[in-house]
Amino acid sequence: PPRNVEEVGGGCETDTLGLDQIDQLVNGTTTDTAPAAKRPPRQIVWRNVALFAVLHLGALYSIFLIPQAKYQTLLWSCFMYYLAAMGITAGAHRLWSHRSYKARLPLKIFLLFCNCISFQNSVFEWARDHRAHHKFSETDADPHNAKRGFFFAHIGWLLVKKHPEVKEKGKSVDLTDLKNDPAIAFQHRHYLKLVVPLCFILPTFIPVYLWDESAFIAFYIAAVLRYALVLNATWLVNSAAHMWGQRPYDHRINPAENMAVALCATGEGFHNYHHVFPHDYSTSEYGWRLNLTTMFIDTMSWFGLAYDCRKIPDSVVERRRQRTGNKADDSTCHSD
Ligand code: ST9
Ligand code: ZN
Ligand code: ZN
Repeated sequence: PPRNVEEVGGGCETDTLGLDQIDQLVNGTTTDTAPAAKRPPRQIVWRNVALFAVLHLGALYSIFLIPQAKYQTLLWSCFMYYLAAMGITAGAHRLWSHRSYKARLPLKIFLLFCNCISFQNSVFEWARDHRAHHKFSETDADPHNAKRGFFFAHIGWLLVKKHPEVKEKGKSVDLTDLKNDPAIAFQHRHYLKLVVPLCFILPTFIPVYLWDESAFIAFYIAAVLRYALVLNATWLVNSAAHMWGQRPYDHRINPAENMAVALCATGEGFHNYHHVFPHDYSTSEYGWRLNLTTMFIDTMSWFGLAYDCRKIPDSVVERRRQRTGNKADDSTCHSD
């Protein structure tokens, strides 16, 4: 069963912002996000612009192929979406970025396999950026600072060089656990060799081999469309869930409870809760509500493959809700 932990987990890198820091941010007493004019010139990475344009055009084209696909291919594509999602949510996010539960080696290997299907950078890079996102949330040191607008938080941050503050302040983020993990190091070292077969070739090969699907249709639907959908569902957590929704746990921060995002992102849309209590293995006050990832981790616990799941006690959540939660229907987004 999940074990209880304190509200703020004692100086760990992935802690929520301190209250003083939040007050500073909310009251604008710090230059957390420089005005656009003062920001260093934007350096567009044209290779990424071209690759993401091709991917999204391919995904749009794939939609028209859906009526021609065999039903097994469509089910397989949903299954690949689920596996890729678990590689991000149960793997890169809840296990490796936040250490919100522990996993035995077979589960770690499975999650790394799923993580390669999702092709969202190695777990090392993903967790490094994500820890910076929590530690310096919505400042220039946050890789996808939502105060720079929806487009930047969603995909724009992957199309330009990072703000110097991300690299400078990012040095203070503790990554010792990731550096000491041989499985993470292996995936990082061999990333491209693993990702191309698992994100593109495997999803195409199985439908062709097992139910005689056309390679063209299998590639476009199970690889291209599925990849683009998982990417966008993930990016919505950075964009939409930092803008729209309720803030019952802390009304002074932008991350919000967004049910549509929770649905697409297999349980990762309860983002006000998650920024206040980042170590909760469910990333939500609740268990299985709109949360396929929590169902997955609980199932793994049942098999003994996941353990020490961290859960915030109800009394701590309630105290925090009383202290900083929004009382009225406040869905205001704080922007500069
Ligand atoms: C993708 C990732 O899509 C998506 C992540 C989303 C996260 C969402 C989180 C929300 C919560 C969880 C919800 C999950 C929901 C899932 C739902 C699923 C259905 N700290 O990066 P570089 C230093 S990826 C410290 O190249 P540039 C470091 O020294 C898509 N230091 O910066 C580094 O060197 P090295 C596929 C840092 O040159 C050096 O800087 N992938 C940090 O400015 C250079 O780093 C792509 O498209 C830090 N945080 O380039 C690739 N960061 O690495 C996209 C950097 O040697 N990326 N340093 O140690 C790129 O091409 C480049 O990173 C760039 C920036 C152009 C964006
Ligand atoms: Zn966030
Ligand atoms: Zn997180």
